[in-house]
Amino acid sequence: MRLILLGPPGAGKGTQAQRLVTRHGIVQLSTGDMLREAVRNGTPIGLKAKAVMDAGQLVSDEIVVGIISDRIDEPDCARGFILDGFPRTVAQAEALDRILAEKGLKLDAVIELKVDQDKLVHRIIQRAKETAARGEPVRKDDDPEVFKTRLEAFNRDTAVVAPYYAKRGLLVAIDGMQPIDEVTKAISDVLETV
Ligand code: B4P
Repeated sequence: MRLILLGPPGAGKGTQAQRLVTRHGIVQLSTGDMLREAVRNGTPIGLKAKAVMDAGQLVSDEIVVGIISDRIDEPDCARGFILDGFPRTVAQAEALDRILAEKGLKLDAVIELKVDQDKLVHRIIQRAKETAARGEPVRKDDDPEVFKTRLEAFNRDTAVVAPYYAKRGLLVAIDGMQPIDEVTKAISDVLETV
């Protein structure tokens, strides 16, 4: 199964992707996690991405497409994968089409998690509080001002990705405002039909 999870920052893409990994044994490909790992390891990509991510902007299409293209080639992706946080621009979606076509692969479904913006802000503030309470470092991009920039980037560059897949009949929208378990159930119901 090859699946995309779309939605604004804080919609729960990462939360749900991890649950799908456990339930369905599919690999999670999170560009956010991959970029954060590159930053932690101080790789050339990490050095380029750090300031962009800390400011709440999108990392360049070239870098992100390169990461995903290499990752999809790894053997554990042969049985399928969930793309979490990618594509975030139409250029990334077009690049993904080319990557999959070269390998003779197709997408099974694109799931969009829909969540109101005030709820997103609330979730991110909550995440920052919980992280700080555990004594762990809070993500710079979870700062409320930076989060505002992330939402602007979503509205400017990423909101157009869902219609890109809707035109091809691949898009299923799910109410991401429900409790986490309910969202997981709604996604699993969709996956049974593809
Ligand atoms: P991501 O790592 O993708 O971060 P995110 O948008 O915050 O994550 P997500 O939607 O997965 O929310 P989560 O489950 O954590 O991106 C970070 C940055 O990386 C981007 O800003 C950008 O700079 C860069 N980047 C990544 N991909 C890129 C790309 N393709 N192109 C360019 N740049 C890229 O949920 C958030 C919180 O809500 C959690 O605390 C969770 O517990 C809670 N929550 C989730 N579901 C809930 C529910 N149903 N009810 C209540 N709370 C819920």
